[in-house]
Amino acid sequence: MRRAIALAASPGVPLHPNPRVGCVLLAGDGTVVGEGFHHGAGTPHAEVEALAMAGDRARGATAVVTLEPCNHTGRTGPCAEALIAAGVDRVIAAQRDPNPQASGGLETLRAAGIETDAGLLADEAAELNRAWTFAHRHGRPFVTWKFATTLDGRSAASDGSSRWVSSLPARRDTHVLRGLCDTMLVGTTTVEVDDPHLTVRGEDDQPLGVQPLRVVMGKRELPAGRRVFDDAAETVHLRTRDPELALRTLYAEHDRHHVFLEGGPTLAAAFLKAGLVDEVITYIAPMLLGNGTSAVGPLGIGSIDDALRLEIVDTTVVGKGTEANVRLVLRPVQQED
Ligand code: AOF
Ligand code: ZN
Repeated sequence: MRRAIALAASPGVPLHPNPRVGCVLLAGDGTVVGEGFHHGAGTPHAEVEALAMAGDRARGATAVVTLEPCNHTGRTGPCAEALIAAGVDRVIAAQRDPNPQASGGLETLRAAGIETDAGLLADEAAELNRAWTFAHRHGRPFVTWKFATTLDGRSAASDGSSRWVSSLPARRDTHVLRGLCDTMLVGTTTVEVDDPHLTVRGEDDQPLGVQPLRVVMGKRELPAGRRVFDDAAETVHLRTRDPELALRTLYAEHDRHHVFLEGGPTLAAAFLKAGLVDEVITYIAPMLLGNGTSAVGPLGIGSIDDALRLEIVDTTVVGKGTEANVRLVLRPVQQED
């Protein structure tokens, strides 16, 4: 299974929309007769690649796979059927498939007389596809809220002159993180005021090949000619102010699993109040403004006991000298009720 996980994590495999999956086929004496991993949407699933390598040697073999074999015909055919047809004797899966459209492969295999096991290194396998797993379990994308702030919690100066508070190395770092998500989400106000491009750009500031979906949410009409409407990436305007509805729509209608929330203090507050922020990434610039826009809008909290508490999971200094910013990765502390 460790080998299957390593195969799944092969460099260059896209993180979405499909999961990363690895498969190893073992003969009765433990020798490897086939190996495979999934290379991205529309290409053969890991099991099919491993079966192709094994050929006749798949008969009587044990398939070790990081995800329960699929049971559906999606972009490709069902792997459960392919394993049965190849004469595999036993299937050991790590993670059960959380995707309701594809799950049930182990039952199909068992019904065909194949021995099955699930759960071996399941947490590690799920971690390969953290956002994908979360999205299928919750019926909505995982949400990372990213914001840049001064030491005193401001995201812009009061005269609007500060286009950025974070340093250039921090902004470059943001592009790397954007590229790990499949969706960038802002509110209509951000599009009106800041006119962001919302693309993932490399060191040379040119857009990279694969771009996340750009999503603007809010009821207001948007002026034509805004940069989000250029052809550098696809853009969707969700005409709602309801974070829950927006996320469910992105999952159900756009197959989105990981939202990078970058839009303004009001939108951030709406998501935080709805309990729909799963991870927070902040760049803290060592500067003081004393006044100016707060990084997050009112949360309706009057007392310290009601503070929205977060736990730090990573601290990194990005950039050097006067360009150094602190990047914190945090997750909300689960409230006991
Ligand atoms: C993969 N690769 O190796 C396995 C997957 O619609 P499709 O054909 O792209 O199938 C996607 C679903 O198939 C996916 O969400 C997951 O539930 C299941 N297994 N998917 O992309 C693989 N084994
Ligand atoms: Zn499959």
